[in-house]
Amino acid sequence: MSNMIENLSLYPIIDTTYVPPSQMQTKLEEVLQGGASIIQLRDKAGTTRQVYELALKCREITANYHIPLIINDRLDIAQAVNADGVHLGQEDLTVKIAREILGPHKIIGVSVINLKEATQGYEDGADYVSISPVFPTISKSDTRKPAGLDVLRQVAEAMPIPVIAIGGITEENLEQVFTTGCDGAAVISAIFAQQNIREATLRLKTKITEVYERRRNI
Ligand code: TZP
Ligand code: MG
Repeated sequence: MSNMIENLSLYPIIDTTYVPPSQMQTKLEEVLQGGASIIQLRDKAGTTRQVYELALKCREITANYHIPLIINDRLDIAQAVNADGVHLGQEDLTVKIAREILGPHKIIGVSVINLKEATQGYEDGADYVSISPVFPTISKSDTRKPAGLDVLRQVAEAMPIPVIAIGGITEENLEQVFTTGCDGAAVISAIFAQQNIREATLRLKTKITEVYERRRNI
């Protein structure tokens, strides 16, 4: 497992649907100043050259903050900008192939919907799995039927690697999400649809720290 993964508890996904490339630098800096400890770049719309240039910019900024950068889907872009890893879906390249290409030191995460897919991801060499989506979301159109908290709990209990919740996570349901024992929450709109990105990040981070504290004291 990659030793780059230190803290996945709040995992912002900076998506070009919410953050156009022209605002990327400002918004990325805001989320980093708010305390994000890992970032994923998700660009489903740009050409390869555009995604490359955007990823390169993100790479420079995240490197300044010593924060790992993960690229959604695109192994080629991750390699081209020397990102810290990739996040794959069930329709992307397999974890096995990605691991062969990237080697042992890069982070590989995979979206799953149940324990069977999570187990497969783990066995193939993923560093973390994300239950995707946990709740309904407006930020991704082609999601599968939401897995819900019971599946999240089941996978979190069974997996020896970190389990991340993604899809429809808000300040309001964050506590409920973390009571499943999962290791982190990946969010788009709970941060990037907010007026003040730095403060939204800070609030989520503070809440997660509180929940962790409580969990430790139980
Ligand atoms: N993958 C599964 S759900 C989702 C992605 C990228 C969107 C998450 O966005 P939001 O706004 O946090 O629900
Ligand atoms: Mg994908």
